[in-house]
Amino acid sequence: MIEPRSQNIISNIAMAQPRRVVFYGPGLSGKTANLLALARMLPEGEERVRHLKADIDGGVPFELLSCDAEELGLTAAGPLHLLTVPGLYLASRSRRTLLKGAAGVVFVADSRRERIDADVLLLDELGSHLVGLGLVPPKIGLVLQYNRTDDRDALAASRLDSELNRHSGLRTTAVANRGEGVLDTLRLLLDALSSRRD
Ligand SMILES: Nc1nc2c(ncn2[C@@H]2O[C@H](COP(=O)(O)OP(=O)(O)OP(=O)(O)O)[C@@H](O)[C@H]2O)c(=O)[nH]1
Ligand SMILES: [Mg+2]
Repeated sequence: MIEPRSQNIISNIAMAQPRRVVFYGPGLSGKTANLLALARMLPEGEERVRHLKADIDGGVPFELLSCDAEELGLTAAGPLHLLTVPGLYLASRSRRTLLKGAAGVVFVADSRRERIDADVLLLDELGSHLVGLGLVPPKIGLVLQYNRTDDRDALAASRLDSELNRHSGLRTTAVANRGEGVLDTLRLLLDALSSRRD
């Protein structure tokens, strides 16, 4: 499903058994911005992010950042394999493939009023992919990130909670292109994964 070169990269990293964390959400919600912001915290910066293409769904782009949690100042979490999915609505099969083997998901929701329907659609899709892959909680950790909160049309977090977080799961707010809330989101997810193991 993923082009051979990308598949090799993913397989090689899988041998070291990093935890896979998938940044999932609708188009332009800020998934790539999250990864780039995390990469800027590393010495090599954004060059650490690999830009890959799926070989289905028209070769939609996605990204991979391989790093150690310690490099980000996060303790005791070990190697990480941070992946974005393509947000293009029609790229559902690629998103499903990229979820395989995930330890956790950050759902990057777009706070803008006009994107709430896209958020709901992709959150529902995520739920059905996870059920299909047998990855329902507690097998997988999930954090909702309300991104783009700087937009003048951003909905209040309370409204987003009622639309997207009816079960009061873990959630954060962010302005990912400025790096705000990005590390806190990852930390929240990794802490939840660690406490689940204890
Ligand atoms: N103002 C603002 N812009 C943002 C924020 N997060 C991301 N952006 C910008 O929004 C645009 C889209 O962000 P991306 O990170 O590429 O979105 P994506 O979710 O990866 O999109 P796809 O890969 O197409 O699904 C970019 O120009 C980002 O810089 C935010 O919190 N506030
Ligand atoms: Mg992207």
